[in-house]
Amino acid sequence: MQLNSSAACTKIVKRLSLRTAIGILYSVTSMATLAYAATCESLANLRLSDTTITLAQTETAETFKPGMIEAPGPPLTNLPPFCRVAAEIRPTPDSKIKFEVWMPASGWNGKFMGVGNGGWSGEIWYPFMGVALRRNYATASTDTGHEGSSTNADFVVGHPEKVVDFAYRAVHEMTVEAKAIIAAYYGGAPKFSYWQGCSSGGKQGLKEAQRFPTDYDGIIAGAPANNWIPFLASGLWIWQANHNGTTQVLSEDKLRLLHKAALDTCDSRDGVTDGVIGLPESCHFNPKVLQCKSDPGADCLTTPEIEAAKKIYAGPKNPRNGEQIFPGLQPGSELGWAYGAAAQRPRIRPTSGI
Ligand SMILES: [Ca+2]
Repeated sequence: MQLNSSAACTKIVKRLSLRTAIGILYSVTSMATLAYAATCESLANLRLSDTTITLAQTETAETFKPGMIEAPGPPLTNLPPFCRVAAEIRPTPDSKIKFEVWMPASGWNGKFMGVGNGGWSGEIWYPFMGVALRRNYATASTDTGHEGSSTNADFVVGHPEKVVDFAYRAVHEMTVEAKAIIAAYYGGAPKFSYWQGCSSGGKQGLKEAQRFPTDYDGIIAGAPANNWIPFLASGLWIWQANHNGTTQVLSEDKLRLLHKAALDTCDSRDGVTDGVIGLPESCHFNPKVLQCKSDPGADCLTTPEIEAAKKIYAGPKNPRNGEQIFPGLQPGSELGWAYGAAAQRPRIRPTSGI
């Protein structure tokens, strides 16, 4: 199950870059005379609560070798020289929260940007640290307390403290310690701190705002995977709605047929016939209009296909009391169903650990 639209997240990063450009120019000028308080390498001796610094060294795009990374984002080329600090935080005996702080070796804009992850996290998201670093931010990212694929939740089983680390503790702890490292290096705390994340990173931004509102002065919570457990229940609901056993009900061709019919019904209601249903909440599209009149064919839907579509539009409800657990998917979104509704099996496996 895909937890975000990576294309939408990429657009947000690009817009952020444009918006911050003017502010960066001003800040670079104002901070140009800052005298650094510590060498990068000396930060290895910094003493922080529950935190062990494992690496402190100056890096460039030529020397930085991150190994294989799964995180999406732009390539890690053209990095300016920076001070790289890696550390681990252990707020509980079962916690091992890895994070890194990257600080421009010169031209720091006086600001800090924490960057988020996607899915179940599991690694430090270097590409987005690179985006912030190139714009002269000091930046940090965390693996949220476990290592592994962003689509694998096996780490939660038998590790309730790691679930808490993933849910909100790791980002907060990282933020507190990153600010201390930045202050030690530059001799002064960041003037402003910002969060930028998409999907799970958007959720992380919302959790920061809810639980630790003084951590950041501004938060960009893009495409937030919010309300996590009902959200994941919705993903399972969609997959189950579109499968009879392991057999897929609505093929991708039928999803395209369904999408066209939804557009034919509702596209123009927002005043512009442009292939976008701008007012999906007022679109009461009934997939039954595609009911096959006789034999099943490519241009109509069978009764099981119609029922699958209705379930996905309706969203999951509690079978005991009818309560809506999570909103359904709206008319016009059908082409985006392919990943969740047509995947061979759920990408995120249900576990007994949550
Ligand atoms: Ca329209």
